[in-house]
Amino acid sequence: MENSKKVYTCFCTDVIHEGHLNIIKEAKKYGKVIVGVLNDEELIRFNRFPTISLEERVRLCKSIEGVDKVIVQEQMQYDDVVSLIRPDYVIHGDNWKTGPEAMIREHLVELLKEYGGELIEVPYTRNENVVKIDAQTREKLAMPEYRRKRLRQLISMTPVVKTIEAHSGLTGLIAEKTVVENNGRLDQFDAMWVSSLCDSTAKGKPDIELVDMSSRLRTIDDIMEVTTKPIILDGDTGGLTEHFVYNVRTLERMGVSAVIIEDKTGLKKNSLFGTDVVQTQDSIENFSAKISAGKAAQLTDDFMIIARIESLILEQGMEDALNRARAYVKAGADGIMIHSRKKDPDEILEFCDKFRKEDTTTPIVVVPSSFNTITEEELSEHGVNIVIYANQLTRSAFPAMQQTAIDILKNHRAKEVDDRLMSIKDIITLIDEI
Ligand code: SPV
Ligand code: MG
Repeated sequence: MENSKKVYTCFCTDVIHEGHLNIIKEAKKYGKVIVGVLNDEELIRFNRFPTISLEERVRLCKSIEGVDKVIVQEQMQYDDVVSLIRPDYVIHGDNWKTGPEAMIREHLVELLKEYGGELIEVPYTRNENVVKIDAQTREKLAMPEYRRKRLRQLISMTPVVKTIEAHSGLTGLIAEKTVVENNGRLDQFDAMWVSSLCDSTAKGKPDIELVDMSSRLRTIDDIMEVTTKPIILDGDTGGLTEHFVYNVRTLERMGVSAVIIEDKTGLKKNSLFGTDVVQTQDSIENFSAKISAGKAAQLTDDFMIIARIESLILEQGMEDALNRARAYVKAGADGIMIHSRKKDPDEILEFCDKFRKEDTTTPIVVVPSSFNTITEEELSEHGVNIVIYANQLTRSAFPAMQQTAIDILKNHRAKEVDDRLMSIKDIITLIDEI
């Protein structure tokens, strides 16, 4: 007699290897096998960015021998699938007992308990072949042609692209690997911002375009070596148009996803100085010509040139900011970054609302360093697509290091600081070995 029991498993992968086949083989022993494919929006919070589309992942799972049915799992938690399918068994590798996924497991155990469903855990397959496939998928995501287009993909796949500053391999790793559990969901950053302020600060230099492009490219390369997430470069003023066009080609070839250039001219100073220092805004004509030249130079459709408007920083008014936004989009800008150094977000929200009334598609980028009480969700409700946390890693590391230096100097030994340090074991195992 045919076994009518239902066995469910969720696949969050775009490569099927022995580990998955093993799960299906085991599942088959218990009944009909239903595979859930996690949707894109959840997958990018939960795991790696997919290298193939949801449709392709569904097709892939359907092609596995022994699979009876494939569905799309819309949430990383199992509530919906459990109430829809009521599986007799859910099967999973045993590698989720620790780490961020453990809370999903615990919640599932509760759900199954309610009606007598059972969780089957099979030993996770971690042989040489599986490790190699895993490394190859990761490598694919890091390749320029895959990394470059990912920012555009993320803008269309997620309500807001969460972006954090990186200025070294180590800060890149933090951006790449930090995963948190919050309100029953996992979350991680989507992209990295190579800030001129933090890149300069890390080198002990002022943020005045003194750190030249060769050095900035070196920083990007260090970050790219150890990460897969897309990179947005803070391109300062973009420099001379004659130089900018070459830099666009270089960035594009490296796999950078976007450059943001600001409409200032002459000696650039950090925007957060506002009008406390002399800063000159470029003319609409000049800056538009720079954008157009950059767009004409780029070779792929993936790369983005985003225009950053300094009108609110320089107290030129909302109308000026909106005029510039219109002109820059007309000149070919792929996005608008609007900046403010006010503590409350009112002027940013006013700009976003007015701009969105006229233009529903051009991505909006904001950097909430000063107006830091507003959440990503609220910004997204006003049409913001990319939120950049531009300097918080640097600002948290510096005081911690400074205090350690002070305390060692005071005590003439390091014992007093030891409790707040990362362990030597943790630091030497932080970096993955090849
Ligand atoms: C940077 O991070 O270098 C920026 C953003 O340009 S801000 O410092 O806010 O101007
Ligand atoms: Mg900057």
